Amino acid sequence: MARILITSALPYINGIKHLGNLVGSQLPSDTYARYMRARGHEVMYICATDEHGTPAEIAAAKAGKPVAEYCAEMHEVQAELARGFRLSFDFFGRSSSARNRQLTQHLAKRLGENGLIEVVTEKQVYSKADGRFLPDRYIEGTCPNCGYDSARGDQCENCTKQLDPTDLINPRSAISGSTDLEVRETKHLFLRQSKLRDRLDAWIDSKKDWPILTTSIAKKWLHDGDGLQDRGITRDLDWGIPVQFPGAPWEGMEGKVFYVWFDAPIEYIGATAEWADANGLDDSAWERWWRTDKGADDVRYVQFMGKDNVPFHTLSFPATLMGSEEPWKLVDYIKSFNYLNYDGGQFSTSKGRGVFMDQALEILPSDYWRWWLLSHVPENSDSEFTWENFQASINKDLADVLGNFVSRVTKFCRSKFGEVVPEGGAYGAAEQAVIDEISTRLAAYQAHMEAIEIRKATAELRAIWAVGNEYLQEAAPWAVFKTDPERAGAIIRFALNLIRLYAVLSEPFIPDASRAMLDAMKTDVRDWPGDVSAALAELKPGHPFSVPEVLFAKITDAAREEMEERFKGR
Ligand code: B3M
Ligand code: ZN
Repeated sequence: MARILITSALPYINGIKHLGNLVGSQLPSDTYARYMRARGHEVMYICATDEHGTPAEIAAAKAGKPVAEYCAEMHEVQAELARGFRLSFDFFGRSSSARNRQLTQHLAKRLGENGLIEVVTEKQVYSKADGRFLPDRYIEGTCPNCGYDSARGDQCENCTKQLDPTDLINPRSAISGSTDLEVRETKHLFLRQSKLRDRLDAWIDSKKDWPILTTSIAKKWLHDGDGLQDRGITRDLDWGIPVQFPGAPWEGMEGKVFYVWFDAPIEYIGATAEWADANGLDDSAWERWWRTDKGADDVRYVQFMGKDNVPFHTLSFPATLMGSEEPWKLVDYIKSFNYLNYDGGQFSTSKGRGVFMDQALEILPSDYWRWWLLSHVPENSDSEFTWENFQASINKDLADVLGNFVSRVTKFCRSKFGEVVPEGGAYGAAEQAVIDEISTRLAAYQAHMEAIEIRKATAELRAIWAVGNEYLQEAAPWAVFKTDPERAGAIIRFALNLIRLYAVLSEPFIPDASRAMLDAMKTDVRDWPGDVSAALAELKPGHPFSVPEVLFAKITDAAREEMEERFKGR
């Protein structure tokens, strides 16, 4: 049995996330966590809400609420939606927790003591109307390069030129629109990442099994441009983790907080400590996952994230942990994802374009969404959500293949043998052929999951469902029954055992349907099959079962058209 630590990128606290956010980290990491638990490994699966930074402050102001109150409410909204999608976190924490504050300040202190923090005085734009310093992204003005009048202080999205706020013509606050801005001096802490370049370079070179996408992004940032320059890790904001604290190896940093990307990854550790606290366990319970001097040396740590998060996870977060000179567990494997596009464009929160997590669950149960998203996960390229594709996949894979198999087998058995596994004859060549094919495909399915090739794993799982359908069609127990009820009984007993096996193999992807199939088969034997032949003899003659409700209802054209209209955006 292995020990596997899994973290999913932390969703920002503001707003309800759309399906693109869900499939870009949380959902595939849940499937991987479920699979590894099903294989008998010890899993710690962590996520949290990312609650600091300007987006949280702006969203709270828009909601007319104090930011702490806004974050507490939104954390619960996101936690409820995570439960709705059956995301099986061991803990869903909060980056504003006391644990994260304590860990973030501890690590910053260690960096300071190790000579990796520099106090830098820099110029920043202050807005008197807003009574605050404005981060670059919250300053707008006319681009000096192309004349675009809503260029932002860090980049012009029209001509993509990198900008400094002082380059903008007629700059204004993106929060209040006020042009009453002035440049003021302010002190900030810089993390001297450049001093860790060689160590980071060697560490990344040691990751021989990383996907090319991950390594190439890390190397680009390490060697080109401004990737690994010393970076400011503090901001002049009210909401966040205070930079000045008792014992800090600096002074005069009152009124400043750590930059959201400095404290957010530390919340992976923070949330594990919150898990221990919530379960009344002492610090050793979480340290055995995160400290290689306290038992974490045998842990395999896998991170899941969107590709735009890779730089922070391959550079600044490892730099923070390495720079502390404490034996923190570093990531072993990073699984990063491309983007899910919506009907030929982007999901858009502001334009209400695309399906958001709360709306999705209003329309259909989570398994429908889980299956479509995971079988189209944007692993090696972007993928496209269209309602036609969604309808086709649900109606074929889930309704026609899996759902129909379960329904035909259980209903036929009830009509001829009652709701018990029939006696019937021994399995013959037809059953052996199915056992052989499923054994081969199961080995492939397992190999894909070990390699975290989610899309390929769904293809094998779908093929395993199809094997049962083809077998049933071929064996045709309804015809055989007339002349050889013994043989028909053997066929149905085998098919009922296939239902149980499908429940076990499908759990990582469609957990509710898996539960429904196990309940119908009135069994809780859900060990991962080491031997398919034995697994398909688990339900003995006489074992009771019940005919389940329809597992998956088809999506009608009318329903699909209605949803297309509803979510097309303004
Ligand atoms: N919240 C960015 C994002 O949601 C950020 C991830 C933090 S992971 C430590 O894409
Ligand atoms: Zn421009």
